[in-house]
Formats: sequence, structure tokens, C-alpha cells
Amino acid sequence: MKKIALVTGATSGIGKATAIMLATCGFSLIITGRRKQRLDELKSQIEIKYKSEVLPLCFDIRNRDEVCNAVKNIPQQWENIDVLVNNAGLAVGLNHIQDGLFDDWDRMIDTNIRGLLYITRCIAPLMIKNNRGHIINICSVAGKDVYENGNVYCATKYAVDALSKAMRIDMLQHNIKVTNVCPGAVETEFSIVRFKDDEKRAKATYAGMTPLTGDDIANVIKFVINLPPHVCINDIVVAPTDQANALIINRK
Ligand code: NDP
Ligand code: 8X3
Repeated sequence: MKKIALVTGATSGIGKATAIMLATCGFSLIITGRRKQRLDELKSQIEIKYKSEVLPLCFDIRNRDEVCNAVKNIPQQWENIDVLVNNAGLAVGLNHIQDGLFDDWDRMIDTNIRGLLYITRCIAPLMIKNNRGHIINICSVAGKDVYENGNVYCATKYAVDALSKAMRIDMLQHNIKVTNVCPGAVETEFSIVRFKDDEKRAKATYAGMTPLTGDDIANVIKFVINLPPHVCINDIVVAPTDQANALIINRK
């Protein structure tokens, strides 16, 4: 029987690359996001090119009822989820704390923390029933170091880091692996979202350096999920060669 993976935030960037990678590894895929057309396009692409089955679930991960209903309505043949990739997330704004916008803070906290918690709360019992599974939380170098103006985004990723540690303890007796993946700069739609469609500022984020791609992170996830059952990568930081940590980048 084919293994099943659920990837949140599969309409773009790291999530999309991860969904495609998992299809190439033979997984059937549950893909989520708010942009229905993109989910449908990815479903067609994967089904035609990789012959893997895809179940798209369109919901806003910040909305607890939408998350719970979507999971409750997963057809029975899709319930035995082996891998959950908690990827949906975003940064909005880049300001000193005294200039921060409440709406930006709410979006980050509700997506990166509450959303990750809602989906995990709904999927973990399905894994526990099978006494197996692997939860992969996409954290960040921003969950390891704090940088100027990063305040609330960094705090949400520190929360993801803490939740990965906590989940690993809670899941231990259920034979469920928990891996915290912390990327450095990856060129996706991340900076376009952070700078609210200011493409010039978004582009400047990666000026003079070679950022990672979504495929680079997908390849790391491929390594992590293909280890033997008794081996778990608990925490992994993956940065561009041009980046030392969340604060220091070597720009040419
Ligand atoms: P993208 O903007 O390209 O992708 C973000 C994904 O998250 C989209 O598929 C989006 O789907 C989904 N998403 C955002 N908000 C919601 C929501 N409310 N409900 C459901 N889905 C949502 O960015 P990345 O691929 O770069 O980001 C993926 C993850 O990686 C994030 O958690 C980010 O913090 C993390 N990360 C990114 C880094 C980078 O440099 N790019 C570095 C370190 C970590 P849709 O809009 O369709 O809802
Ligand atoms: C995204 C990477 O350094 O912009 O999490 O916070 S960073």
C-alpha cells in the first residue's frame, strides 16, 4: 500500500517542492492551502507526471473550525497518514517592536503557531492509532537566533522550535518521529508576502548571495524521511553557504 503524506502550504515555495518530492518517492498526497486554483493545478501536475493520487483540502489554517472540518471529512482511505509536514507559515512586516502593526502580528501568530497546533491536534490521533508516523515542522533560523526587526516572526519560530521539542516528548511512546527543520534564506514567495507585494524589497533580500530553493529543503526532508525506523533527525539547520546564521549573510 502507498504511504500517505499531508503537506500544509503546498501552493507555493517549500511546501510545493516538498509535495512534488514526496510524489516522486511514491507517496499519495494530501495538499492544503487557501488558493484553490493552485491546489487543483498541483493535483493535476502530480497525478499526470508522477501518477500519485492527490487529495486537495482548501482551508485557512488560522480557522480552527475549517481545519477540524477538513480533517474530519478526509475519506477513510486517506486517514492513515504517515508523514505530516507542518509548513504553512509566513512573515509579515519587518519593523522595530514599537512600530509593529497589530494585524501583522496576529497573522503571524495565528498562522505559524495556532495553525500548526490546530492541524497537529487533528492529525496526531490518526498517527497514534497506527503507532507510527513522522511530523516535520518547518521552523527557521529565525527560531534559533533573533535579528533586528524580526521580533514577532522570530518569536513564532521560537515557538515552533519549542513545540517540536514538546511534541517529540509527547509522541515518544507512540513511535512517532518529530523533526524540526530550520531553513535559512530560501527564495520563494516568502519575501513578497513579508513586504506586502513590494517586489523590489523582496528581491533585495537575496541580493549578492545565492539563496536556497524550495527543492533544497525538499531534498533535506527526503533524506530525513528515508532513514531507518530506529533513526530520527530531531533538529536540522539548513542555510545557504553565504549565510552563517539568521543575522549574518556574506553579500558579494
Ligand atoms: P511561501 O509564501 O512561498 O509559501 C507559504 C505557504 O503557506 C503557501 O502555500 C501558503 O498557501 C501557505 N499559507 C500561508 N498562510 C496560510 C493560511 N492562513 N492558511 C493556509 N495556508 C497558508 O513561503 P515559503 O515556502 O518560504 O514558506 C514555507 C514555510 O517555510 C513557512 O513556515 C516559513 O516561515 C518557513 N521558512 C521560510 C524561509 C524562507 O526564507 N523562505 C526560511 C525559513 C523558514 P496559501 O497562500 O495558498 O494559503
Ligand atoms: C525565514 C528566514 O532569516 O528571513 O524564516 O527569518 S529569515
